[in-house]
Amino acid sequence: MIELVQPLLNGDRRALARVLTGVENQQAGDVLAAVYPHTGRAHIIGVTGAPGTGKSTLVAALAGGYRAQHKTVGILAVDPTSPFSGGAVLGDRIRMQSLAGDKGVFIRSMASRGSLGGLASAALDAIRVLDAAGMDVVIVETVGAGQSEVDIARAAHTTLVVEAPGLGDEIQAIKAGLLEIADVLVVNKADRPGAENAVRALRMMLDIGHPVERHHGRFIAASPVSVAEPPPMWIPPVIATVASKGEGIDELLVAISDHHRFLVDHHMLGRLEQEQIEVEICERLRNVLVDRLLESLPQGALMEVVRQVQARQVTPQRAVEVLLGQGHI
Ligand SMILES: Nc1nc2c(ncn2[C@@H]2O[C@H](COP(=O)(O)OP(=O)(O)OP(=O)(O)O)[C@@H](O)[C@H]2O)c(=O)[nH]1
Ligand SMILES: [Mg+2]
Repeated sequence: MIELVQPLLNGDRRALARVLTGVENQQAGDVLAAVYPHTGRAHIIGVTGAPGTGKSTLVAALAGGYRAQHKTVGILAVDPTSPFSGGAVLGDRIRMQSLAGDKGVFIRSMASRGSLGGLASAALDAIRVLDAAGMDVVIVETVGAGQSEVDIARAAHTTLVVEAPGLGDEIQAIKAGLLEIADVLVVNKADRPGAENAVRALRMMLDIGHPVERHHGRFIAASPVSVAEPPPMWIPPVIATVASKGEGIDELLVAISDHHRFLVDHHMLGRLEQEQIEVEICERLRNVLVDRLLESLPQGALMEVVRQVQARQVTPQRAVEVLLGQGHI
């Protein structure tokens, strides 16, 4: 695959598509190594939220907005829920039809192939490939439900959590534990009843969580005359949108760029990246170590401790110690 490196760096779409397939099949290690020095330029935006809140429609609208600013956009739709890319891809293709034929946009879907951990690391690699191919903005959509989506969202510089009114529960993000990772909260489907309530409820939640005064979307610390300068704090704005009609998209683009500027102005981009790299290395290390240990175990050893734990003869904690003693890393 190494012959694809130069075309990829030149932004060749066929090379990009082939490398992404290689990434999915975990066969692109040499390409990833070669292009890695060319990454770190794109603004990575994560978009997550409950199923059906309008994420794909929103991503398409955002991409349209970036195209109007003459920025190139890579879109990665990650679906951990389906083992086949069929349904999700088809749906996203329809949602993102307005972008078809635009050479400044590249859309790719990735579905789970067995292991969720594998999907998260493949998604991180795919983001880097899009970045290396020269995309100014990389937007990653994930259905927010489990740990791997949160892991993927954590790879973003700016994370959008998308809500929609009338999905049975007024504020789904809180339930799903997604609020903590939001840099911008979006109440999409604002044309539906209950949207105003959802916006108000979310703002209230955020105010409780952040003891500061709000002034026309800007913010100041509650006690400005403190001796030690408190670390700068970003309060996630809540933006109402109707993605299907393009309403609120300009405000959302401003909120996203405000967040990026905040990170840059406070020298937080480097620190954020440092944390993300640390988490990623530890996660990859964990996966490798577990695989190595399991492979080194005597035949049937794992099943034997499973049996003993189930029979209440040993605790799961003890089982781990036994396995560590029987295998080697
Ligand atoms: N009324 C209304 N419908 C919308 C809006 N945005 C999206 N939709 C519709 O909501 C449905 C789901 O939209 P998607 O963009 O596929 O939602 P999603 O969050 O990507 O869905 P999953 O990827 O399956 O989780 C589609 O029928 C959209 O046309 C909106 O602002 N208002
Ligand atoms: Mg979608």
